[in-house]
Amino acid sequence: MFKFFKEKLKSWIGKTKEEIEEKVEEKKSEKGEVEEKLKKHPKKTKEIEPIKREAPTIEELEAEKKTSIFRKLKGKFQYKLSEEDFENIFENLELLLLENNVALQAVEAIKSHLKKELIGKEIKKQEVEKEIKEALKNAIEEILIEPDDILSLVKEKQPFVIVFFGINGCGKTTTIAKLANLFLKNNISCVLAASDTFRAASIEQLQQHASALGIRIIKHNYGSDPAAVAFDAIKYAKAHGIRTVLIDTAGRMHTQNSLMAEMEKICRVTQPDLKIFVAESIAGNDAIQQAKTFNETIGIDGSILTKTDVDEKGGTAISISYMTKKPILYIGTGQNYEDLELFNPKKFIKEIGL
Ligand SMILES: Nc1nc2c(ncn2[C@@H]2O[C@H](COP(=O)(O)OP(=O)(O)OP(=O)(O)O)[C@@H](O)[C@H]2O)c(=O)[nH]1
Ligand SMILES: [Mg+2]
Repeated sequence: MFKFFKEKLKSWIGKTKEEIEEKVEEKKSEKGEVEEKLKKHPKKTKEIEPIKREAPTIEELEAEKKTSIFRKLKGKFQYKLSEEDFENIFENLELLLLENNVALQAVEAIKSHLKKELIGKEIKKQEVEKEIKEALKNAIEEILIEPDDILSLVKEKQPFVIVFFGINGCGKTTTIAKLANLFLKNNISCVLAASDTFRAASIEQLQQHASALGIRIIKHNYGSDPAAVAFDAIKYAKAHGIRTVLIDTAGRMHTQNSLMAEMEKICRVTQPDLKIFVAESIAGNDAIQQAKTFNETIGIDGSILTKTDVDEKGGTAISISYMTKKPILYIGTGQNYEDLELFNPKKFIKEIGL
């Protein structure tokens, strides 16, 4: 998971560390030169001496220590990053982030955070790596949003209605089955709504999951109104004391206006408690535009990122969080029912090596 991103970041941090360390070395040799000069011209310091009275007091010695050139230079084993240095090191990071599916807007946000945190900061030679990592970690942490625990959230209302949207094949149906499995394990009953009445075999696919999990599915015929199926599933849950309703919908491209309008209708009719955008972690830039359009159309409450197990990059999580300003709720980590993890920003950051 995210191996490519991790390796690239590691090599950038290593390179940046070397660059900054070189600058510290330059400063050190500057210090050496000044010391040499002072040694070569001892008279100059002597000339200042006569101003002093007899032996200096301890206070005077202390004051002199503070202002002496030697004292000032002593601290120069550290380096203050200038705006120019920052732009130089950021150029490579910018490319690296873009290459790893971090959206341009999110890259800009990371840049402005790093600028604030790093420019003008005294960085000690032995702490260069730590400082860069820490700053980058903070910048990414600022974008990622800690998700609410859905298992507690669903207890707030009965039935609690969750609808899933996303493009074709992104993993909606599988994710619904995974979530239903998680609910059942936590003694939360659920019913599935087969509101994908469009794709061939979609109802049978959901039926298979329902049978495997031992739960009820509400279905109509192919071509029927998806909103009506969802409405019936909610009615069923109300009548049978079922705590959650999970609505499966047909895959739709964000560019298909009629399908986007249909999605609005499903939301209008069912008044869902959670509208979840499902996206493939591997989709990269495509997922970013999808997230933006889906969010603008129905106002999503959060996202689920599938197929992170086959994603070497990982930046999609940062991009979607930034574009929607809504949390990533779960990540899909495989094809089995158990392969669903609550999204943890801290764990994500560790996963990319920060
Ligand atoms: N490796 C991996 N595969 C996944 C994951 N989630 C879903 N898949 C696979 O992705 C494929 C598509 O999953 P579906 O759940 O059918 O996707 P969908 O969005 O419902 O597809 P449509 O209904 O056709 O729009 C299946 O082969 C799933 O097994 C995941 O987290 N990891
Ligand atoms: Mg499906």
